[in-house]
Amino acid sequence: MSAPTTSFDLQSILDLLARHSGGALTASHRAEIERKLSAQLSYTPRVAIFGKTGAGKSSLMNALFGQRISAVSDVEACTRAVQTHQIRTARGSLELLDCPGVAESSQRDVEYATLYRDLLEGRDGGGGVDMILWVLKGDDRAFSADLDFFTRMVQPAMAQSLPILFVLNQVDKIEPFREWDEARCAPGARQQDNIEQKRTYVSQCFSVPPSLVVPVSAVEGYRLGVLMYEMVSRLRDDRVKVTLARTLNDEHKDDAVRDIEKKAWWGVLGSVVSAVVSSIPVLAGAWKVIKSVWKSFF
Ligand SMILES: Nc1nc2c(ncn2[C@@H]2O[C@H](COP(=O)(O)OP(=O)(O)OP(=O)(O)O)[C@@H](O)[C@H]2O)c(=O)[nH]1
Ligand SMILES: [Mg+2]
Repeated sequence: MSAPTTSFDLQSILDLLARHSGGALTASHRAEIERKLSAQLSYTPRVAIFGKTGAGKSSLMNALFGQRISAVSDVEACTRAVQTHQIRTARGSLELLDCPGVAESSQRDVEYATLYRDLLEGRDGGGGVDMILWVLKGDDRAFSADLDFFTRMVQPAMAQSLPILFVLNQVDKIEPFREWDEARCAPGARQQDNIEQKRTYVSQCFSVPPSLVVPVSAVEGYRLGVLMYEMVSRLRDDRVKVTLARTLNDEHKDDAVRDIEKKAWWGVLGSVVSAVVSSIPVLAGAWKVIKSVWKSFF
């Protein structure tokens, strides 16, 4: 048996299954598999984005999803309530929740505590969130306001398994910022050292491993592929991995992300097909063989 030419080609995979099961795969099995797969892949992931005003939340969303999603303000705070942005692409949809409150006066503490408890526990009618991105401004000296809001308003409502990444944005502004190499779109040597130090500092502040702190520049397009990889690889559910990966901006998406997407797609397909064929021994046997051959190619 040869490797599937494209792992996203459902019809070729079903043809293979039909051949290897001596034609036991009927039109109605095919239709059921297609229907169930499409139901799985119509899932809309929800990503909550926190960060101080001006940290670059809107700029980051625009860069990650390749669309002008929110108004980006150069001067004033332009995000005052949780704004839900629907991203729709030909391959899927996603909800971005632009979450305010970080570093605001404590007058609204009770309001925010309730808001984020409801949001994270799925009591806002949206079914919870799949991931949190916490956007920090790279050239900020201290992150006490972020840490305070995180530990008091957000962390207590987070399920332990909810993935979170701290995105150290605007690293092109980290000193010595004149070292930023426009042509390579990368930091100079001393700037790179300082970015690493800032990363360590953030990881210590928030008591998370440095791997959860991802330095990027949304405006310069620096390391957005790495951030995409960290986002997708930290999701546990294959269905969420595929659907989230599908909405990411192709301009920054690299092969590592496409690989995860491909594997996760196979994971979703695997469970759909297994559920449909499990009670038909000849089909279940053929599917087992196809799956084991496929595994050897990844
Ligand atoms: N140099 C640089 N500027 C950035 C970067 N990301 C954002 N900015 C700028 O920072 C300013 C604020 O960015 P926004 O994306 O509006 O920030 P925000 O977090 O959405 O702010 P609010 O909507 O007010 O909460 C804008 O002038 C952006 O162009 C970056 O990576 N590098
Ligand atoms: Mg904004």
